[in-house]
Amino acid sequence: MTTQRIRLALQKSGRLSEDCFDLLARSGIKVRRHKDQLFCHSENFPIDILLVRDDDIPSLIIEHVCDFGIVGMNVLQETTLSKNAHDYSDLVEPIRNLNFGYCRLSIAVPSDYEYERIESLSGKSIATTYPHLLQKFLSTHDIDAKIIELTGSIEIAPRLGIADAICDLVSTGGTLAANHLKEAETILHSQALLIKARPTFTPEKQRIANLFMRRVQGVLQASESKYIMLHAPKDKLQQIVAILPGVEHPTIMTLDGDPTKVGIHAVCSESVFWETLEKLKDAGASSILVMPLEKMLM
Ligand code: PRT
Ligand code: ZN
Repeated sequence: MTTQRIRLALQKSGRLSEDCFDLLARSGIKVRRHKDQLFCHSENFPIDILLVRDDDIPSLIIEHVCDFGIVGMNVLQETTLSKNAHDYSDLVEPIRNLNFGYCRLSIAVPSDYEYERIESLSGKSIATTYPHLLQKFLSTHDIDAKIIELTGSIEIAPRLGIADAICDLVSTGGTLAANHLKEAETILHSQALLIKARPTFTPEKQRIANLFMRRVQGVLQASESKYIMLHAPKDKLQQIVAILPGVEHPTIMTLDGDPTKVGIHAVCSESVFWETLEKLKDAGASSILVMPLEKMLM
């Protein structure tokens, strides 16, 4: 019997590609990539990868050509609206956010545009590659504006006299500033997410899919978590444990030679900020160590 394999759609080249391959590597999935190849296989995990434009990824999952895909929420939501679907989860199964590819879809206007509130866009023209998301936003706010659909270089549309405003992705804001534009409204906050096709898999394929999802989950959970070790006065134990973010069952140990204190080891499932460490110190904690986690299997 040949082993079943799962198929994953990734962006061939672009802003998501490197992070996607990095995620696979951290999940222990070895993939050899060749330039200009549309398909690649893993040698140590039953997964094949289809390399495509990011805009094609939602449809490949919706039409069951691929079992999994990684795509920006912006592309997923635009595709969903273009297919007249109510919600993206009607078309694909969202598995989880991946903590990369962060950006926002915003409306921007020329720096000297007297923008006060959303009504300032009434009767204006807005250039975008996201006509459905923009239309939904305008309709929700009861604004009648003309949408001009372009395929690229949106940011130069106002300077060329093609449109009064633009609606495009923003990450650092550098492109807007370089083109003398200012952000007026944010339509959507986006990041990359792992999505799965809706059909029922065979038991063997489901087993592989579960293994894949568990690996990705383990990598992300580990990168979101920290291992913390500290000493605490026995009479402050409750108070100190309460400060630890996302800790359910800390390990409490006696300390050799100091009966007044205990050692606490715990996995914090939420970010540990300097402010948290300062609060721990103020509460009496000492010898505080925070360490990254590499892998987690709960
Ligand atoms: O060829 P293909 O269709 O696959 O690629 P593409 O050119 O359509 O997409 P690509 O690689 O630019 O982006 C892929 C995905 O990355 C997007 O769909 C988003 O989910 C995510 N992403 C994150 C971004 C950005 N940040 C981003 N800053 N996508 C595009 N931009 C562009 C934006 O359009 C603008 O031109 O970067 C510019 C603004 O960046 P700042 O940093 O100057 O604000
Ligand atoms: Zn694209």
